Amino acid sequence: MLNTYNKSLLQSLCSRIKSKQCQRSLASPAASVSPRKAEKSPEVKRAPETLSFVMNLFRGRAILDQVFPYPLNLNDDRREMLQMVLSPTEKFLAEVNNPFENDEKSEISKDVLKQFAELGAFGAVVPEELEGAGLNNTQMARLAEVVGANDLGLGVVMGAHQSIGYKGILLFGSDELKRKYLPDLATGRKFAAFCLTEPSSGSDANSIQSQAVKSPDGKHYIINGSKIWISNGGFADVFTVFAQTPIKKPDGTTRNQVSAFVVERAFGGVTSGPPEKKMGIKGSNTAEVYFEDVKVPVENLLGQEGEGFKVAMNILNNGRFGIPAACTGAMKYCIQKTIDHVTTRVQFGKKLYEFGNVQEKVTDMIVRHYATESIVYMLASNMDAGVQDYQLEAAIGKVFASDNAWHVCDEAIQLHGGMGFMKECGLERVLRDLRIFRIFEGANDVMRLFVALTGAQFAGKHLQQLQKEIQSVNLSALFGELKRQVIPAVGADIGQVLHPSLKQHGTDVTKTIAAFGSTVDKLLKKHRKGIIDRQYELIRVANAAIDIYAMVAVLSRCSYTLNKSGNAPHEQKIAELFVKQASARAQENLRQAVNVGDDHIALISKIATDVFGHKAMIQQHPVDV
Ligand code: MYA
Repeated sequence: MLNTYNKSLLQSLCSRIKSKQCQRSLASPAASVSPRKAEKSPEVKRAPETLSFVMNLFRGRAILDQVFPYPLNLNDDRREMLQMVLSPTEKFLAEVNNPFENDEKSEISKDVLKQFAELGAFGAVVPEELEGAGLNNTQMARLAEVVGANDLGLGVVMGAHQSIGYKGILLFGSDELKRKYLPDLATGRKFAAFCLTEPSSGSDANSIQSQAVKSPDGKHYIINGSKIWISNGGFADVFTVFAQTPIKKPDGTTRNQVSAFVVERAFGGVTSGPPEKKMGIKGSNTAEVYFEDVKVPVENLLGQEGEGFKVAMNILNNGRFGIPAACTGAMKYCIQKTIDHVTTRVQFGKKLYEFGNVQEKVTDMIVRHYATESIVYMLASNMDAGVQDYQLEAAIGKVFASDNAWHVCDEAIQLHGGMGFMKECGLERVLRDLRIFRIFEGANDVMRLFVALTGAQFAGKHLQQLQKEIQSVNLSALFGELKRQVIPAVGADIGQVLHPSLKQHGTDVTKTIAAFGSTVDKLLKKHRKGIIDRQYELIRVANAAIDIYAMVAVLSRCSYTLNKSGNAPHEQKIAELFVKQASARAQENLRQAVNVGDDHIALISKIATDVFGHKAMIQQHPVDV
């Protein structure tokens, strides 16, 4: 059966995954939880290895280095430092910032932003020597959570500024660029924005049209182009701008490739459109930004010329935990309001909380919040620990949090009944604010496909290696791989590393991981290169991956709490319920991914193409038949 792999198809399938993160050689991890080293075979090029839990999931392997024990690690100094930032921030949010007013006026006043800046909120992760607060990602997540619970619009001003606006300078800037820009940005004396999206380029970020051409003297790039929906775009002073640059290839041809630049409004030629009228996050400014013959010094190039797409992706990956953190805060706000409501409101002679359906809904909200929070701090802590391969985990965090926050807020409104629909209740604003979180910083549909395809390509690369090993008659490696395919979850039984009271759940999740691996295997064997176009299956694979990662985060966190405090009955129940629900969802998604018939997909496609062909819905109205 293995011989049915067509070498060229697999090569093509795998050619998209050349990510340096994957190719990094890895420090030798603990034997019980590390990827097994395949036997040495000089003639076979090794497939990339990674300790990313989600990536390895696609090979049906439970690699636990980044997920067990729960990686949260804040020492006493860091906890104290965090409290010193959180206390005044909470006071500011309660007493100074007014989310209702910001929403009504579609603006956050300069004075409010100035007071927020004085708390260090705009330079949270900038080192102290550059006038920042020197927080790590875990501390930053906690701060974003508190801001998100109060005002997502303010969170977007903050996030657009530091999570992506000037993050490129922090990650890729030279020491001179850091010294030149970061002190003003970290203190809020200046504001930053991230300029990637264009009228013809949204999710397809590589297709931007803006141009950056070197001046004849080689000292500047001249940038022309226009960007849309830029958060902070109306008032930012410093922009991270992506534009196509002509790159000479070794064969003498020239090809456009994206490069990244730090651009100051003060360079001249930078103008902004009026504030966009939006559904939510109205307090944050969103505007078009135009670049007309803007002269940018060559020193302001971020990363290498032509490597700007990777710069953009790395900035987005790095900042992506801000969204789930802010969503966690918003969920907490919605849940607390709902608890207050259902414990006081009487209908049909009973307090609302006494009804089974109300209990089910509130419990569901709590469970979703717990799972989201577990992912946020797993991700942020791993980033603090120096993990580099977190692109899939970050995408999952963003998708899981924004979808669940939307659901939780919607249910909070439902449980408030008519009151929830009224402005003064405060929930309708949160719902409007939350809607964009499923779209910006990578639309959730695209992020799902990104997770599924990147994972499938990683697994495919290993299959390609296997095929080469077969060709080179490396029988011991072959034997090892065959064993891996028969017992896919060879990494570890998660039950073994958990607190004893969670053991059975861990073992169940391990089985789901094995089922996940064999599903991916079946899909790769069936569709080969064509997997790229099997979006019905890919979306379901992504959904299963998301649920598995969430289950592991939940169990790991609950185990951490149990080990630390000895007793956590409430958390245990939450973890148990989440694992039950998420396991069932994951298994159903996997079942659908392999069992869907071509006739079913053809039916979906036919209905859609009939409609698109007519550019309108074409069923007859019952009144007219
Ligand atoms: S900003 C705009 C946001 N825009 C996006 O996020 C764009 C989404 N699109 C994409 O991510 C990419 O275009 C996709 C791939 C994923 C669709 N990490 O051929 P490819 C590598 C690392 O697959 P494409 C906004 O919304 C890949 O391996 N590497 O590319 C502001 C390959 O490498 P190689 C990656 O099909 C909102 C190469 O790139 C990644 O074109 C304001 C090409 O890959 C990745 N992720 O597209 C928010 N993806 O060449 C405010 C691809 O080596 C913040 N690659 O094989 C709010 C915060 C809230 C509060 C916070 C409080 C602080």
